[in-house]
Amino acid sequence: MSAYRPLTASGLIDTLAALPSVSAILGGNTADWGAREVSDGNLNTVFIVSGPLGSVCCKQSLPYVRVDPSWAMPLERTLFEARWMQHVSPAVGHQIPTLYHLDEGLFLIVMENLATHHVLRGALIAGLAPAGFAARIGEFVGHASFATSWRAMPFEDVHAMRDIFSRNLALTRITVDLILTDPYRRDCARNHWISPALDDLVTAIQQDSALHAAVERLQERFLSCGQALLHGDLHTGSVMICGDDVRVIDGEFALYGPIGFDLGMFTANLIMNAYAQPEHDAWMRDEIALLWSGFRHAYLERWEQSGARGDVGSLSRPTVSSAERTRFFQQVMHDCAGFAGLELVRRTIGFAQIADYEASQDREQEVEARRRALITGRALIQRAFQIDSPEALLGMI
Ligand code: SR1
Ligand code: MG
Repeated sequence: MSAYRPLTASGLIDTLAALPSVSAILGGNTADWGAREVSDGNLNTVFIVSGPLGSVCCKQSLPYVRVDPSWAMPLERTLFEARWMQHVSPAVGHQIPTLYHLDEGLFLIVMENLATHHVLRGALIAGLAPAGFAARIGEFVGHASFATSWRAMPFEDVHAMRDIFSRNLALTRITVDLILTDPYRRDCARNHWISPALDDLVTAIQQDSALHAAVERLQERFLSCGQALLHGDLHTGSVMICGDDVRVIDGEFALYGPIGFDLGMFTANLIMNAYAQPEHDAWMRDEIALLWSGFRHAYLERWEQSGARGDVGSLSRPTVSSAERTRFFQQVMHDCAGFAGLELVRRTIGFAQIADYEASQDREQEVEARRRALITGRALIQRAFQIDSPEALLGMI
């Protein structure tokens, strides 16, 4: 196994040269290869290595948060991302990049380079994303969540998978802190917001004990409801798009949790895009409806097939009673609404904010977008249990 060191471009080329399958993808020899760093996310370094025949994408963990080197972070996250790819790939196939190689010593993933794709967040901000992408994300969540659920697999197999991902402690801690806790604390130095324009709303959020009780319910759902294997960080920066080819990347936060967490994260990022770019309002509403219908269709399709082997549903399969179907999707929608509310708040006043707000026409519009996100976020958290349908969710926006 290789000894860990943060790779430079030339060190990476030497590492790939020792991998026959990757060398075959690149073609030629090392003198013909070029590596360029394209790191974009908060945590890791990413390189694209190109050769005469093709290219690969290489992602390596650093022993700290890339955008904040004072924040130490264990290296294992790349291993969890690779395991997430291996476990969801049979269910979602082409909707994630192909994993070519994992070096467990270097904490390095070598995967398919999506050379013609763009990160969805940037494509949305530029107004270049094709309409309908959210249906593909809904399908992705439906297929991945059903296939890793207690309905699809005997409980022994689910426990084995939960054992693997329950060790993803460092990144689960990030989510628990940054999404489920910090924004509601008055003394948290990681929070930041436009002051004084947002001070009134931030103070209200941080002093509202009824809101904190609702956040506590979501903390409990997140940590104790292991319904399925989640992506765990499904925002618009975790999706790459080229026409109708929509790929989900960056599964390093994977864990067992409530399915509505992934749907809620994605929903909130669509809402914030619409608030920052009001000309996208009708479009993002359509995308939110498509996200839900894509999810529902994909999940139900598998639920109604006879191949499932899970202990949950063993008495009724392949028939799905309409009462159980209604109960299940309403529960996922409650979770989706609540977690969407948390994402709206944390992306507006927490540590990791989003570029969409900078696409606002001016400071006044940016403040207005952020105020709307905080007001909607607070309402979604408080009223999540009343939100039963995509129509009810859209009525809150
Ligand atoms: C320190 S990591 C901050 C955020 O970036 C990731 O993409 C996750 O969203 C995390 O919360
Ligand atoms: Mg990421």
